[in-house]
Amino acid sequence: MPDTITREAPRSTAGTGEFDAVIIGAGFSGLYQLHLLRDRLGLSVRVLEQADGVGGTWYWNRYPGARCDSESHSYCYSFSPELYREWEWTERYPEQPEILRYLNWVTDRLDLRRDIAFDTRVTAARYDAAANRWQVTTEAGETLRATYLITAVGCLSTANVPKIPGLESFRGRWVHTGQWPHEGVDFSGKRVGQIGTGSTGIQAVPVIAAQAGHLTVFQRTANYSVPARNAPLDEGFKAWARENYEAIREAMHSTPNGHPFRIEDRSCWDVSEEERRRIYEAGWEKGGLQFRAAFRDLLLDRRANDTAAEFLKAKIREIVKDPETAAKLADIDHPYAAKRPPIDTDYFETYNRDNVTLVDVRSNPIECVTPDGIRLRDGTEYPLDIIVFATGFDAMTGPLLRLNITGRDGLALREAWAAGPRSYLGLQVAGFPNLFTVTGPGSPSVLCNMPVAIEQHAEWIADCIAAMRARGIARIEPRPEAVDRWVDHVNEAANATLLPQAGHSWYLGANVPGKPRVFMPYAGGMARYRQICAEVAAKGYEGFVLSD
Ligand code: NA7
Repeated sequence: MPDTITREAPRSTAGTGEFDAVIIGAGFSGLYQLHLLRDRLGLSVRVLEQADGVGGTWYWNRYPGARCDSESHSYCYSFSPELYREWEWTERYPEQPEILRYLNWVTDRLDLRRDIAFDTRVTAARYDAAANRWQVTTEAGETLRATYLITAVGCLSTANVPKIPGLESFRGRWVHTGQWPHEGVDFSGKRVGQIGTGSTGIQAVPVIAAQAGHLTVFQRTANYSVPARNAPLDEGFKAWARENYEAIREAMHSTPNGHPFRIEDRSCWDVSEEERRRIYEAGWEKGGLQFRAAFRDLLLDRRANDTAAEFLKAKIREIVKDPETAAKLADIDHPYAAKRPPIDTDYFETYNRDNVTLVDVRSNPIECVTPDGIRLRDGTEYPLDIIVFATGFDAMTGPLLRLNITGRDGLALREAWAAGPRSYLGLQVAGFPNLFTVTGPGSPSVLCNMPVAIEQHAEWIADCIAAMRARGIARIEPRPEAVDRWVDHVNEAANATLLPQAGHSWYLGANVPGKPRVFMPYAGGMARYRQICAEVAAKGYEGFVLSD
């Protein structure tokens, strides 16, 4: 039986009414967007949030080991020096409960809670052209109307539970990492099966293994991972971050991926093999995402990438004692960092435990779930008490499409995006006036340290609405030609890198059967993207149709 967060019948909290703006989602994006529109522009705003608290992704992802892979001093709002300096992070990478505490603290500090309707799931949003209003319907049957509709629903918020035959017959419990029960799951003495070895699975394995009677990991695609080297932050570092707020913010704004570290300017081929090895070794020791910043061409030149890939595969073979398990873990078929590169705490080491087994389900796929466990194609059966789905998300488009958005002339977003998402700057969709999509497909989003991408989007949207109101403009939507050009540019930017070479990545939508294969995030870099968006605005919102 499924063991997910149970939701009671919807309570009516949204209130029926007229607003300047409705924002969907109260995670990092929705909270900041509310603050900007309400407190800077003076608009009437309602945030609709399906959970009973703020946090978005960090509300739902409560699985064991859930931790951000951006470093704490960069995984937070940076628009306010006061907020930045007042909050004190405790570890190098923030753990889920700490991020949730942080977002609750920001919510109260900015007095945002009073404008958020919790337990309020949006079931549809329809544009009324005659009135130039968005009509938003909730699960409880309420209707809200607003001039501007802003989706702040996150990129990784629609759980992907694979349709494995027989799942409904399973007599044990099953859980998806992205819908983890608030009371936790007791693994002690249990036979646990985990499907999935992405960033989430790699974080969960060591923690579950430490509790479970036995953990069987079902691996379809082997993955790289670099040690996170998480540790408590010392007082010296905390003081340094407070004092260097401006420099940290400036670094995050000037790097392609929004992190406060720079990608080295050297090519992999500028150094000798010995020096390269020394550099990788130092990166491995330092830990974290910074490993991929060792050379500027790691994501551009496959041969350069191979040098990092080989180094990381050798590390796996060195750490994992059983040669057969090591070979399965190191049998990685894509360039390093072409899929989201995980970082871990003792992931590979965990396979040296007696109570952990790795099963390769690429060569011998999962056939079905039986009442007692998981059966593979060759008939091998693994009896289980609990199945953990660390199987990711219907990323980027999933959270938007499930809102059932209908734009001008009855055009459904689902139809407009039948062949894959098409947007201008990842911010707006042709045919959907005054709809803004924070970190939408076609923007850097998941290829960037998220709070940096979010702040830029929320600010651009607030500036745009302010400019519209100042100039008496009622509607904004992109010109179809601007969308065509942007989609071409997003494709070019991706194709200039090795990212599309990981054919099974969620960046491409390949993890969800039937989903169109389109490279969704903008790979041209956050700094460049920020500049493009600023130029578009400076040129009077070039590429958009503005009408009275
Ligand atoms: P990911 O990165 O999409 O990983 C999902 C994992 O689940 C991956 O190993 C998949 O294998 C595996 N998977 C998915 N469906 C199946 C089926 N049907 N059978 C076997 N294995 C399956 O999701 P995460 O939650 O780990 O990470 C998402 C992002 O969250 C992450 O990148 C960070 O940005 C935070 P596959 O590779 O598809 O063969």
